[in-house]
Amino acid sequence: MSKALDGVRVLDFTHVQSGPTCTQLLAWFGADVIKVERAGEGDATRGQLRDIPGVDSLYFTMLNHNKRSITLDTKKTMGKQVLETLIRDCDVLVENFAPGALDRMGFSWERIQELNPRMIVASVKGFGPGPYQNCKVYENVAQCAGGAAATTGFDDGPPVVSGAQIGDSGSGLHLALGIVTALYQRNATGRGQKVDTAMQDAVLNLCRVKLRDQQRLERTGTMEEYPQFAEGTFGDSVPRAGNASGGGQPGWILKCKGWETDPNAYIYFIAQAPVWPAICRVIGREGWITDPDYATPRARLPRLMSIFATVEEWTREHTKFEAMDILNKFDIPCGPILSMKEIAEEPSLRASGTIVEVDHPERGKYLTVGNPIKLSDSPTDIIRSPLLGEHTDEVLRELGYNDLQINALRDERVI
Ligand code: CAO
Repeated sequence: MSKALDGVRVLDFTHVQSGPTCTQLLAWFGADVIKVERAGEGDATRGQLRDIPGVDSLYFTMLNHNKRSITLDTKKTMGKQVLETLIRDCDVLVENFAPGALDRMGFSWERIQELNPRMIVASVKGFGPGPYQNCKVYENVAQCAGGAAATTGFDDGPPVVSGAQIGDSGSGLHLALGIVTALYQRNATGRGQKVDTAMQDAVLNLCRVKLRDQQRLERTGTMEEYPQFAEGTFGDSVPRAGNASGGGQPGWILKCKGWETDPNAYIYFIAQAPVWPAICRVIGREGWITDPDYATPRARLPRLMSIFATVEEWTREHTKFEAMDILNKFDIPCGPILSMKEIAEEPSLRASGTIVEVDHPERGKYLTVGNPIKLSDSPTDIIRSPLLGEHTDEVLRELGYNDLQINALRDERVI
């Protein structure tokens, strides 16, 4: 079956996580992604957090499926010539070097346009134009600067970063959308364009409900769905909301049977208004259905934390999966806190291709996260990540280099 991005060639100058997330998605959708790495070391993540000595790390393999790898020293004259050929040949260049690195290499936006006016040049940087535009940035810096850390955690504790890589993988997702949009516009204009994503902006985009809340707070001085409404006070900026639901439906994380020994024996419970009578019946508090202190969402608001404590008396009698089964019968929204172990073993995620077992020639079998975006006419087959320089000769031949020229590049340590 054909793939959505068949025929699109991507010069993948990315490393670490943000850029590789983007180019892996493009590869999953069928683009021919050629990852350019320096000979010897390659993408630094090949060697980071290794669990098997001398073998590409899971960090690398899980971000670089379906790509080809070539080695090339783009600071040497002969390497620059190969890069020029690649730029002429490809549709998209994706990079997430430190600010200015591509210019220092001699490949400014203007130079790339000269070489290939149809090329789309897509970049991730930590910050957009402004005081921090020249900074190098990693995941947690972006989470802190984009509003996520300030709004995550509990009121009486410090800011907390999320385990979800919203700075890196979040930026990569944004960039991928920018690239396919630019490819679409190129169909009409024939021109390439620059696509820029700043990690701070991507995190902020994912935190937009908190900027919403900042303005609500400034206008009204309070926010009824925050835990501070009942028990604390509000300052002048959005506080950390613990496990309160981000929307208008009150929710909290409650202990389930086994919580004393299992750190994930918890359930997320939502006291959704339309199912309030069902909730009362399930937890044995029928009286709350008509009690004026509990009967309406407004009456419940100042009592939410004590209501959740009462619901927890019930959830503690059940495992999270038993509680799920009972609550789902009444359409009461809830979700188990699944550990990574449980997720890795979940059969439905294997069946849907969201968790995939991949075979690698050096590390053997490992699990990865498959394409979370399912296209009915462009299914994703996960192909293991390339070894360093595995496709150097193959790609150079496609670009028109003969064996003599390839050997010369090798002799000069360009590839
Ligand atoms: N041949 C020759 N030189 C190469 C090369 C190649 N194939 N590939 C990279 N290089 C060079 C670059 O040109 C750069 O040289 P200069 O410093 O002389 O310009 C050098 O390698 C180092 O690149 P870098 O500065 O990007 O790498 P770093 O490890 O020092 O920084 C990072 C890493 C991620 C902090 C930085 O790249 C960055 O801020 N990127 C943008 C934000 C981003 O994506 N961060 C998320 C990373 S995931 O957590």
